[in-house]
Amino acid sequence: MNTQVIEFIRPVKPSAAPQRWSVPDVEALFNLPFADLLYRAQQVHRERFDPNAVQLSTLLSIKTGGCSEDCGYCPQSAFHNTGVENRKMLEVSEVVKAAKAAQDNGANRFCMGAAWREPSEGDMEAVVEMVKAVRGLGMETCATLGMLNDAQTAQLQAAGLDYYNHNLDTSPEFYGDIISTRDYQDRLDTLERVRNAGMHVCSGGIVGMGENLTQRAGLVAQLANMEPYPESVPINNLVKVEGTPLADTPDLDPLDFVRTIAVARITMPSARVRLSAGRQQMSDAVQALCFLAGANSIFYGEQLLTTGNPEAERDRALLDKLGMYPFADKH
Ligand code: SAM
Ligand code: DTB
Ligand code: SF4
Repeated sequence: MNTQVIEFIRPVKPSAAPQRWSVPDVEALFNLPFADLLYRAQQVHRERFDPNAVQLSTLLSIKTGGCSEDCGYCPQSAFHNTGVENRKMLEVSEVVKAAKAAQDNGANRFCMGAAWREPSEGDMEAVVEMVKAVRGLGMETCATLGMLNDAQTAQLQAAGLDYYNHNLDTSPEFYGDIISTRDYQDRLDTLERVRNAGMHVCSGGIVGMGENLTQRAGLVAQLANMEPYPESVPINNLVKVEGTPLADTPDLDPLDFVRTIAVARITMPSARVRLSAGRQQMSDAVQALCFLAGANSIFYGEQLLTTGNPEAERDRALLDKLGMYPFADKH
């Protein structure tokens, strides 16, 4: 069909240049009166999504502990004494069993996480089998395996991986206070490779690590200015694990966590914003505020990677109480 005819039937709007967010702009959002911020976030959310639908992802640690990176928040780093053992990779059959159980429980996405700086060739062979098998169940697949090169992104894309999770974690300015074994640019490079290989990008960060407001705004600005911004944005509240350097960080005010969700929603309107780690320590009321602020995805199932998450039953009860329901992504 002639494109001019198509344009006549459905006028194509000239595509507006993507909005750039300066750090002061993002900081100004954080500083809005709470009700104004949530109202704006709700408006943006309702323009793009069913506000009562939430996407459910289940996580599985396919390779736990003994990681060669020194991320200050992470219980799986070999640099910290947290009691997390260095285990060998799970068998494909164990992963499929866990994915089936997650699917039976109502999850539509299954995310496989590994405590690696980057996967080796042998690791990749096994992960490719896992991705194919989980995809074969009809679930969306996600993996988080550390840094990737071009050959690895191509392998994962060919295996049918839907999303790759790789978090920026914090702002460029604060990053060096938290991690010394790789730099910010490494993270951005991996995300670009994932994007170029044609997979969906899942990238977010952690708040409550002692960052100041400008640094928190800096993380959101980095994510929002990616072209395009990630399809999935996990916002984690630091889970303080004994033995990590961040174990004694003062608690973040829960309302500041809610604000972060709202600012992510406003700056990345079409992204699925995930209320991620830290839910076990949150009241139902704070979680409800997060949904009101535009969160529309959660990790579902009693375990994150090495730490706990609310029981599926408790989550179903919470969603029920709020009149919310699971939503399956279509892409
Ligand atoms: N090793 C890979 C990597 O770092 O990219 C993948 C797994 S790593 C555990 C995935 C993400 O989990 C990290 O980027 C971080 O955002 C999050 N995370 C790890 N420990 C956390 C904690 N204690 N609290 C909140 N989020 C955490
Ligand atoms: C993400 O942003 N959070 C998840 C997932 N992506 C891989 C991991 C949270 C880990 C919390 C600490 C743990 O359980 O070890
Ligand atoms: Fe390793 Fe990932 Fe933990 Fe960093 S966050 S120590 S890379 S498992």
